[in-house]
Amino acid sequence: MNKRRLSHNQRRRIAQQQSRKLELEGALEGTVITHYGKEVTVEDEQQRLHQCKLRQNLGDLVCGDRVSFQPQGENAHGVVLAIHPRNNLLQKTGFGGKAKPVAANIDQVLIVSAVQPAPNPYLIDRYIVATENLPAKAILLLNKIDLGDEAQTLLAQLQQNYQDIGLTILPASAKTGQGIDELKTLLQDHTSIFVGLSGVGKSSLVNSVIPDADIKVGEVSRASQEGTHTTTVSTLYHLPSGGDLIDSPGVRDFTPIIENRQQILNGFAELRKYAGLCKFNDCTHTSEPGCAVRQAIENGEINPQRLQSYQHMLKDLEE
Ligand SMILES: Nc1nc2c(ncn2[C@@H]2O[C@H](COP(=O)(O)OP(=O)(O)OP(=O)(O)O)[C@@H](O)[C@H]2O)c(=O)[nH]1
Ligand SMILES: [Mg+2]
Ligand SMILES: [Zn+2]
Repeated sequence: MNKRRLSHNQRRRIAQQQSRKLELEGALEGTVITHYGKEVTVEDEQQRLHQCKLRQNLGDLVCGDRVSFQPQGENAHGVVLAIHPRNNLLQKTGFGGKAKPVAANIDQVLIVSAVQPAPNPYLIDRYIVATENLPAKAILLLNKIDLGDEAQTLLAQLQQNYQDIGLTILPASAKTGQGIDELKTLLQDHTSIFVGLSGVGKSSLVNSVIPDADIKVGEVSRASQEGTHTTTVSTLYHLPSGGDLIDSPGVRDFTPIIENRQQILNGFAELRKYAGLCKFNDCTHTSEPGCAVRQAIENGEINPQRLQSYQHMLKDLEE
C-alpha cells in the first residue's frame, strides 16, 4: 500500500471521528425498552419514545441497554449512535451455539414457575447459573399458587431444594393477588426480569404489579399443557413505586453461555460447600472413593436432582 493512499485513509478516519463526536454532542441519552427486528424503541429522559434504527456495527441491542441516539424528523424517529458500557448482559445460546443477548443491566432475575405448565428443574438450575454469573440476584417465583394441593407440594419441593442454598422463594398468584405485595417490595428500585417457560404467567404478574401495563396474556394449551408463546418480544416497564421490570417471551429451553467449571459451580452453593471436602481435588462426585458430595446426598443434605443438573451441565461443557 503506498503512502498517499494510507494518509488518505487516515484523513478519512479522522474526519469520521470528528463527525461522530459532533453527532454525539447533539445526541440524547436513553434506555432501550424493546426491539423489533432491526429497530429499537428508545425512551429518553423525559419518557418520550423514539423508534430508532441502529448505526452499523453496534451489534445486538437489548432491553435495558443505555444508548446515545440522534432524534430525526418530527415523528419520534432516530438513530442509535453508541451503546454505553453494560454492567452485565444476560445471554443465551442461540442458533449454531452463538451467544444471543437477552437483556442488559439487570440486577434481579425472577425465575417464574407454575403448577401448569409443570416446572423443569434443569431449566431452573441453568437460570440460576446464568444469574449468579451476571452477577445478579436469583429469585424463584412460584405462580398459580391458587391451584390447590399440587401447588403446595411443588412449593415444598422448591423450598427444600433451594431455600437452604439461600434463594428467596416467593409463592404468588396473579389470579388471587396472593404474594403480589411481597413481589412489589422485592422489585422496588431494582431492574428485574421475568424469565421462564411459556404460560407460567409472567405477563399476568407484570399486569398485577403494573396495572397500566395492560399486557396481553395467553392460554395454556389443553392438548400440550404448554403455553402458547403469547409474548414475542422483551419489553421494559417502569414500576409505579420505582424500578424497572422486563417481561420476556417464554422459552422452551434455556442454555446459558458457560466457559468453565467454576461458572457452573457458582450456581451450586451446596456443592461448593461439600466439594472441598472430597478426597480428590478434581472429584466429579460420580464414583470416586471418599466423595463428600455423595455422602451428603446419602445423609439427605444435598438434593440428588441438583447434583444431576450439575453433572449434566459439566457434561455439556466438556462436549
Ligand atoms: N390459575 C391461575 N392462572 C394464571 C395465573 N397467572 C396466569 N394465569 C393464566 O396462565 C395463562 C398464561 O399466562 P401469561 O401471563 O400469558 O403467561 P406468560 O408466562 O406470559 O406466557 P408467554 O408470554 O407465552 O411466555 C393465562 O391463561 C393466565 O390467565 C395464576 O396465578 N393462577
Ligand atoms: Mg407473556
Ligand atoms: Zn466428590
